Amino acid sequence: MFNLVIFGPPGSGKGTQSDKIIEKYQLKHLSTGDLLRAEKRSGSELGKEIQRIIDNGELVPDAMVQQMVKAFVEKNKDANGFIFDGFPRTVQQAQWLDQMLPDFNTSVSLMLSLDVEEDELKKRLLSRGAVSGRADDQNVSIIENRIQVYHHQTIPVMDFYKKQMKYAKVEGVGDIDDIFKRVCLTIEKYMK
Ligand code: B4P
Repeated sequence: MFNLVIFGPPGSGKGTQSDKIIEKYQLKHLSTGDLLRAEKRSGSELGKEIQRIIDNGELVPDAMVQQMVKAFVEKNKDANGFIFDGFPRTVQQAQWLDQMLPDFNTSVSLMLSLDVEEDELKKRLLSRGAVSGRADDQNVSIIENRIQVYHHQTIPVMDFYKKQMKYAKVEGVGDIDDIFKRVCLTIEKYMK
C-alpha cells in the first residue's frame, strides 16, 4: 500500500493535484474538506455546526474529523493506498493517524508539501469563490484567517514527518501539468 499525505496551505492545489494522482496511481482519495462539506449539505445538526466552523475559516475538532477518516479507511481497506488530502491538519491528527493505520497493516509513505506564496493563494481562492459558491472562499478576511490557522496549527505537522524522513516539498506555482510532473517524480522516488 502507498499512502500519500498531500499537504499545503488553502489554495495550494491539493485537490487539483489529488485528482490527477488518483487517476495515475489508482489510490483512494480521502479529502476531509469534501467529507465535511457533504455532511454540511446533509442539513443535520452536525452539518450546521460544521458549516459555522468552516465558514469562519477555523478547523473542525480533531475527534470529529478522525471519526470520518477511520470510517472511510475501514470502508476502503482493500484499496491500493490512500491520498490523505487536507488531513492531518494538526499534530494531534498526525499522531492519531500514525496509531490508526497499523490496525490496517499500513502506514504513511510520504508527505508531499505544495509550496505556494500567500498572494497567489488569495488570488486562487477568490477566483474559485466567484464560481463555486464556497462561502469560505469569498471573503478576504476569512481567507486570511485560514492562512493564519495554517501557520499556527498545521505547519507543525511538517516537522512531524520531517523527523520520520517522509517529507518532500514541491514547487506549487505554474502550469498544473508541470506541477503534476514534479509531483510524480517525487512520488516515484518514495514508491521504490
Ligand atoms: P479543504 O477542502 O481542504 O480546502 P482548502 O484548504 O481550501 O484546499 P483545497 O483542496 O480546496 O484547494 P486547492 O488547494 O486544491 O478544507 C476546507 C475547510 O474544511 C477547512 O478550512 C477546515 O475548516 C475544514 N477541514 C478540512 N480538513 C480538516 C481537518 N483535517 N481538520 C479540521 N478541519 C478540516 O485549490 C484551490 C484553487 O486553486 C482551485 O480553484 C484550483 O483550481 C486552483 N489551482 C490549483 N492549482 C493551480 C495552479 N497551479 N495555478 C492556478 N490555479 C490553481
